[in-house]
Amino acid sequence: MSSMKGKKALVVGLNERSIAWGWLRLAEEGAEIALTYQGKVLEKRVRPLAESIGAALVTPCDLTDDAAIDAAFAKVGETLGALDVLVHSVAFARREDLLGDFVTTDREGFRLALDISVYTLVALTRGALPLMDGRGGGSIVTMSYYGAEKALPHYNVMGVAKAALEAAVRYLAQDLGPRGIRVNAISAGPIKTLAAAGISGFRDMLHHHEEKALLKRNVTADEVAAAALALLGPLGSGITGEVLHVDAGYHAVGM
Ligand code: 0WE
Repeated sequence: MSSMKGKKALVVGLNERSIAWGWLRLAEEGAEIALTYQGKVLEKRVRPLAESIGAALVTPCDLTDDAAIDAAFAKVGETLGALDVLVHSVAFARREDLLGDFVTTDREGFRLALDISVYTLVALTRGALPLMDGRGGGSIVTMSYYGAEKALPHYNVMGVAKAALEAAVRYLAQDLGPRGIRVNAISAGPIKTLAAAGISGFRDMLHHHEEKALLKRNVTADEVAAAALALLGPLGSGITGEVLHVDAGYHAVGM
């Protein structure tokens, strides 16, 4: 339980029922952790979690605001002094854009989904660079989903955003490889999270996934976190620009 001893990590996108909850394993493995939250509602959710893992810093960050991102990194710099790990577990699309037809997505809904779900990875990575350069390298992980690769019912503009996110992973990995900074994504199978709770038909999706997946079951947030720990730590030192499926083999099935 010490693969992350001495490592400093920033986790963005955490609440008590998000996949990021699994990121708390980073703390168990000895990492020193900073967390950001967006708005008062999420602050109430994140604070108790932060305390339970002895987070070094909990700071607000409106991810649509470049100045707020700069301010958050200033805080991280003051508190941690450096960064080895960045976890990006952030996505948003308007609720109505995940219900109807993709073809009805308007310009603002499209912009919002790609801004929050994709551009934030670019902005946060840029913010992390000076702190990672001080360490001679680092590792960044973001979260994707199979809807990036195939058309799935209702995933709609989020599928387009995840496709862009996976491409962004490759381009960031290209930029940062020479500096020893690795950038990867985990494409997780469907998991019951706060974000998923409100999605109609999510239960049916979980059942479908369970039946079709090679392992004949769904994956847990813990399994996603375990794979993420591998990518983030020394076990993943040769991996960058990768999209690792942690989906019980669902992506490998043809029929
Ligand atoms: O990426 C996601 C969910 C991301 C998400 C969820 C919401 C729900 C509430 C982004 N924006 C919002 N906006 C809201 O207002 N997943 C991989 C989980 C997920 O979401 C789906 C799925 C799956 C799986 C939406 C439709 C169909 C399947």
